[in-house]
Amino acid sequence: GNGAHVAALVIGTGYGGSVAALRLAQAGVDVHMIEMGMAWDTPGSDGKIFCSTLSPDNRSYWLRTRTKAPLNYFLGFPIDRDISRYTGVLDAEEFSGITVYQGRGVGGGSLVNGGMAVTPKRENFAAILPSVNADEMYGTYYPRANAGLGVGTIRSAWFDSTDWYQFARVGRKHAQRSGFPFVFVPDVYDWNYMEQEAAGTATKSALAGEILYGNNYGKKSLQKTYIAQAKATGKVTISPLHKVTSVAPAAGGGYTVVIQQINTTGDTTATKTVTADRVFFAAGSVGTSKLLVKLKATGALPNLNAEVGKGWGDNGNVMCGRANHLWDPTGSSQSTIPCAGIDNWAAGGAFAEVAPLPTGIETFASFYLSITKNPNRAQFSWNATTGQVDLNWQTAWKQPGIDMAKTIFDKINSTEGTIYRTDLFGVYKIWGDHLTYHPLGGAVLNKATDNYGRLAGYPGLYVIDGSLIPGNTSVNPFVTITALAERNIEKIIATDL
Ligand code: FAE
Repeated sequence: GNGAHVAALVIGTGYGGSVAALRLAQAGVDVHMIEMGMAWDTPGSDGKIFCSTLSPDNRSYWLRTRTKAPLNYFLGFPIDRDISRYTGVLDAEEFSGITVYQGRGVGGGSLVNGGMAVTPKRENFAAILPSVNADEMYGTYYPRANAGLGVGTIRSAWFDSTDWYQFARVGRKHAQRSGFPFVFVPDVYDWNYMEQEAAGTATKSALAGEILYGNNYGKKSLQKTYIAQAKATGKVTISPLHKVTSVAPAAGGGYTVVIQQINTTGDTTATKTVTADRVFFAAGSVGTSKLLVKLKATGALPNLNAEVGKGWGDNGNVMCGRANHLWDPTGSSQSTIPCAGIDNWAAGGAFAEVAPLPTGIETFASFYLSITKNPNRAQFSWNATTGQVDLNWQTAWKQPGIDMAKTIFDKINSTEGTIYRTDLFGVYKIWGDHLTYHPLGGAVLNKATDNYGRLAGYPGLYVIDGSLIPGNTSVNPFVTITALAERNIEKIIATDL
C-alpha cells in the first residue's frame, strides 16, 4: 500500500525479475514485485484465460483498438481487426524504425513467447557477454536456468511421425538438401502434454493455435516455474496493473519508488509512493532502458553514467517465407511451438527457426524467424518535447540481418527451385524487417552497471534483465537472460545483503 516500506522491490515479472524474486526470498528477504500488466489468472466469459491467435479479442493486445499481428498479411490481404482497448497480453510497442513485441503481465515475455529455450553454443559466448566467465556460466548458471525453467526436447519418434510437425520435417529436408545443419531446439512447452493433445486426451493449446496471445495449457510459463516457487516461499507479493514511474534516493536512505495503479483501459486510478532498501530493474530491455534514461535526464537519478540507454540491438531478427512446390505441403495442422532450426551462424551469421504458420489450411509456405549477427546498435534518449523516450533504430539497419538470412534461403531456393513468398508482410514484400521479438541491451553489463548489474552511482539499485545483454545472443535469448540473472543474484546475495 501507499507509504509502505519494502526490503526489495522488483520492477517487472519477466525472467530477470522472477529469478531475483525467488533467490532473494530464499535468502530470507521480503520481496515486492510490481507488474504493469495483468495477473492472467482468471478465465474470461469463454472459460479461457487467453485468446487464440486465430480469433484475437481484447485480451490480445496491450492498449490497442486494432490488432497488430507480426505477420500481418495473408495472400496479400491485411488480417488485422478491430478490438476494444484493454490491457491485453502482447504489446506491439512502436518506435520510429521498429515495432518491439513484448509480453505484458505476471510472467512477462514467458506469457507470449514460443518457449524456445536455447543455450548458445559455447564458442559464441565470448561475443555475447565478453566480461562474463564462460566456465561458470556453462558449469553452473546455464544448467541452473534450464532446470528452473523446465526445458525439454521433442521426442524424435513423435517428431518423425506426427502430422503436427510436417512443416518442420519439410524444413529439415530442405535444410539438409542444401547442406545446412538442422538442429532440434529445446522448449519449455510440456512435450508429453502436446502428445496428449494430439491423441485427443488433453485440451488442445499448442495444437489449437494458441501462442502469441498466451497458451491456456501446456506451456511452462514463469507463472508455473520461478514465480510459483517464489510465491511458495511466502516472502513474495505481486502487484499487477501497477506501473513504476520513478525511482529516486530517499532522504533517510534507500529509494523512493512512485507507482501508478492502472485499470484495464490503461487509465491511472491511483498513485502510490513506497520506499525500498533495494530496487531491481527487471522491466525488460525496453522497460528498464526507458525508465533509466528518463530518470537520468529528469534529475531523479542524475549520476547514472553515460552508458545508460546505449547498446540496444534486435538480436538480428528478420522473418521470411518460402513458397513450396505442390508436392511439398507443410500441412493444414501445425503445432504453434517451433522445435527446430537451421544453423548457419559460423558461416553466414544466421540461425533460422523453422516456424509454423498455423492458419488451419494448407499454405504450401515454409516460414522462418531468423536470428542474425546484425552488428547495428541503437540508443534510447529522452525527448523533452514529447516527454517520451525515443529509440533511434532505423528500418534500413535490418539490411545486414537480411543479407545473413539470405545465406540460408537463397541457397535453399536455388536447390529446390523455389521462390520467396511475397504476400506475408504486405503486397510484394519478402522480408519481415519491421519488428523484433528479442529486444536486448540499453543498460549493458560492465558498462552501465558493474559486472554483476549494480548500477553505477547508486548503491542498492540493480539491473537484472535483458537490458544487460549487448544486443545479441546468437540464439533465442531467455535462457541466457535467466542464467545471467542467476549468476548476478547469487553474487549480490553473497556480497551486498
Ligand atoms: P520481460 O520478460 O519482457 O519482462 C519485463 C516485465 O516488466 C513485463 O512483464 C512488463 O510488463 C514489465 N514492466 C515493464 N515496464 C514496467 C514498469 N514501468 N512498471 C512495472 N512493470 C513493468 O523481460 N525468447 C526465447 O528465448 N525463446 C522464444 O521462443 C521466444 N519467443 C518470443 C516470442 C514473442 C512473440 C516475443 C514477444 C518474445 C519472444 N522471446 C523468446 C523473447 C523473450 O520473451 C524475452 O527475451 C524475455 O521475455 C525478456 O525477459 P526480461 O526478463 O528481460
